[in-house]
Amino acid sequence: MRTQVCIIGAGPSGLLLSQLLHRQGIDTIVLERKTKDYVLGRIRAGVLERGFVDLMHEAGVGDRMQAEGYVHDGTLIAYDNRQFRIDFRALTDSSVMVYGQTEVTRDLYAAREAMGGAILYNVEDVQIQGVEWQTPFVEFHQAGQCKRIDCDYVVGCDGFHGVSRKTIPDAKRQEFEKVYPFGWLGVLSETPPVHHELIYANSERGFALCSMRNENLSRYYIQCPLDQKPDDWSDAAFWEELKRRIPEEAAERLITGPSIEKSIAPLRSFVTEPMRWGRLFLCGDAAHIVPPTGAKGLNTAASDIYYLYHGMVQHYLHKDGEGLERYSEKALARVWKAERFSWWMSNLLHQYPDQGAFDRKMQLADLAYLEQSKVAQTSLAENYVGLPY
Ligand code: RFL
Ligand code: PHB
Repeated sequence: MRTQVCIIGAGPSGLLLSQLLHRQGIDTIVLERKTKDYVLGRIRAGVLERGFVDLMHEAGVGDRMQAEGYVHDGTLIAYDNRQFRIDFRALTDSSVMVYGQTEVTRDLYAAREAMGGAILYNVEDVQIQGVEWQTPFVEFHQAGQCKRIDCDYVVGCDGFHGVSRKTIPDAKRQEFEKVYPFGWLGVLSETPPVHHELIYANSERGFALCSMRNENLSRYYIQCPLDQKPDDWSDAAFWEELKRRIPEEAAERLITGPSIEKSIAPLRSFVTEPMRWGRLFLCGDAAHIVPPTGAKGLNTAASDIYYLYHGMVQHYLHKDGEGLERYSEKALARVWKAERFSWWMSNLLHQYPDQGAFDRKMQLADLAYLEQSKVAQTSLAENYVGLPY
């Protein structure tokens, strides 16, 4: 088999890139380790930046999102039994879109299928070869057969545990990492959201987040110790703990119900540099991870795709290599700002196991400053709705 761009991973990054390139006449093959249903079963991001929304439209897959997504003009921050609102619209003249990653991925799969895009599922033992020369190729197994794809470029969209990043020799890459001493226990339930906007809560018992997917589908999270398992938490125990961490009037209004998904995600900040090695490019979680506070993971994947897509179009359609040459530099400049924001927001809102009285006072002072200062609120809002590409 031969293609121009071989993409490893059919998560949102790989699908979006393949869809954008196909519409410009650039040929791709996408290799996915799992099945489509498995990818759609993962409950992840819920908040999309304006730049992501624009990219979905450019990819021709924005219609359902536009019709069914929810525009959010602000968010609530709660602490110490107080709450205040960050008004994105007034502070930045922008907003975010609440539309689940599952739906983004579903729309992208539908579009790839309608255009006859090549996605190979259940591939095993992917090996990326020759990217430091002119003639890269990818070898893998599928249904017991050994296969090979020759291509011009390989793009690693295979998430944090994929093979692409590890293909770059240790001596050629540098990794930066911070692991947080807690996780997020998330519950999805077919209940109306407690509030029409998200509530991020710093409570003495730990962080909590009230989010949503639609009018009858809510997503809630609470900070939990890393050694706990989802089965350690009955639904009743989860709701009880959530109510104790959010403002009283929200707790009184909260409608509870059976969980339809319950999972624990660890929190990590991670960046690999550079994001390009020869003819191999890394995008999304393959290159960087943020803690979910601030909703930057999928959105930062989308900005990588934006830079790489434009670099590929410049190369193939205009015979200009500048965009590909500078891909890593441009992507990393924005990645580090998203890392900073997610790290700052995580520190602001979580309780650390070793946190002393002084650290707690600093958190409360930071929150009080945020509540009172328009400048501080503008900084949060500008980052939350998304920095320019
Ligand atoms: P993905 O989604 O991990 O997809 C990678 C794909 O590659 C496949 N793969 C391979 N295929 C072939 N060969 C191999 N060797 C392979 N190894 C892996 C995998 O099966 C998979 O299909 O990465 P991608 O596409 O870069 O997308 C990144 C996003 O999924 C991620 O950043 C977000 O979900 C993060 N995130 C959030 N981001 C936001 O922007 N806003 C949010 O509100 C938000 N909330 C969240 C989140 C992530 C969470 N978890 C569980 C980590 C909330 C949570 C709880
Ligand atoms: C979600 O709805 O899953 C979500 C929303 C905001 C975040 C993280 C996750 O910061």
